[in-house]
Amino acid sequence: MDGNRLSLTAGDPQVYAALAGEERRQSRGIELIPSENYTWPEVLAVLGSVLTNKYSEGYPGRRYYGGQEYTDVIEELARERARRLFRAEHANVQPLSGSPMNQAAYFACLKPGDTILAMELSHGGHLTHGAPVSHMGKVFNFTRYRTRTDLGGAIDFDEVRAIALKSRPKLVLCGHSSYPRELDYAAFKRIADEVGALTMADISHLGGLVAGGVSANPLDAGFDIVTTTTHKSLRGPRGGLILCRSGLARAIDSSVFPGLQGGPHMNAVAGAAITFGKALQPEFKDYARRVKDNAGLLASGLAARGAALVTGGTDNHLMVINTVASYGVDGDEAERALDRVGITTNKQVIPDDPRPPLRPSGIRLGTPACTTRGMGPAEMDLLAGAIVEAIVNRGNEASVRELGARIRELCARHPVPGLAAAA
Ligand code: DSN
Repeated sequence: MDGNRLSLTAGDPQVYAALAGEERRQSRGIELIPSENYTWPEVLAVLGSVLTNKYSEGYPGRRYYGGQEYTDVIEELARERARRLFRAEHANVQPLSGSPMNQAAYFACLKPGDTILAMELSHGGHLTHGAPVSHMGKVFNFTRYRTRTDLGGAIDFDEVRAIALKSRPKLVLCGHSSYPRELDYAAFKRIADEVGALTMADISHLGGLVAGGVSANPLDAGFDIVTTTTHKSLRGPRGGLILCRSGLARAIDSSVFPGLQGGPHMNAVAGAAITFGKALQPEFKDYARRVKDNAGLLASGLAARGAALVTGGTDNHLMVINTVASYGVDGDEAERALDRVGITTNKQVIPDDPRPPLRPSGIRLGTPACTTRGMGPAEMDLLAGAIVEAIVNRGNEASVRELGARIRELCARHPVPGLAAAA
């Protein structure tokens, strides 16, 4: 790694300067975007390895290029560890990231124009779950269920069933990017069985929590397909993973390659193998539990300081604050106020948001990254106070400077794994 760093310093000082700046930003600031994390130093090393040089179209033992004696070992390790980690019959570790992962899963079992029942986007669904601006929203016919604000954000399964009976989907999809509550997979499965649909759960946000045993595994409820990215709560390299029952294995594999992608990124596949190996260790269960505990503490600390949380709290690693209702500030302004003191979050639409996506009503926060830095209950209390202070006092320069200094001190006490030298 040091060798790579040295050649980059000399070979491209402009890129190196930006990289050094990003390292500084990551080590001096608090990362609260719930889909981000600090990956393992071993993963950073393998991402920058010679594996990036290799083309490996096909699957282990069935490749279209020679020289695969080591890449086959790596991909087989990744597949076997993923199956063990998630109790899956089959794993495909080649999707380049979350969007191609979901596209490949849809095309494995559907034809263009088929109906998919998915969560309403402003209620927590993802772009690839049928946003009109995404290609998937144009290729498939999405019908939608919503969460019930009057029921604390719960999903009304009578309503889901009624929509399913009316729209007769071929696929019932659940999963989310900004929904802070547990999903009842068995209830989705019952409805899908009644209308003869396949079931798919996109657990991209929850991958690490499911692997660590603190969030339910949809495969245990009999789901046909489960997708997850590897870089969020799982702490791995950027990439996607598709798990399915063995009856769908061939369709999933040929949908990923050659259906959608060419050569897999073998450096990322190796990073995924390392990540799954780490997540199989007992320590990872402890990490997953702390991510969830920290989120509960951060949410209650915020609520105690006047934050109106969507659904009233969290059961997982993330929460959404309605900043307009809490502090009269839209999500974009709140995000920028927090950025100025070194706390990174993202603006977020709330259910049926009356405001536009670039100036929405809230912000989304989560605890995977700060938990990786070893932060716990005391830091969650400090952060809850700092978040509210940064938003409320955003116009006061002295307060912004003083709070920024406190955040840098907190970060110095909790170095980013693998970045300590750059702190
Ligand atoms: N960008 C991811 C997230 O932040 O949730 C989803 O693609």
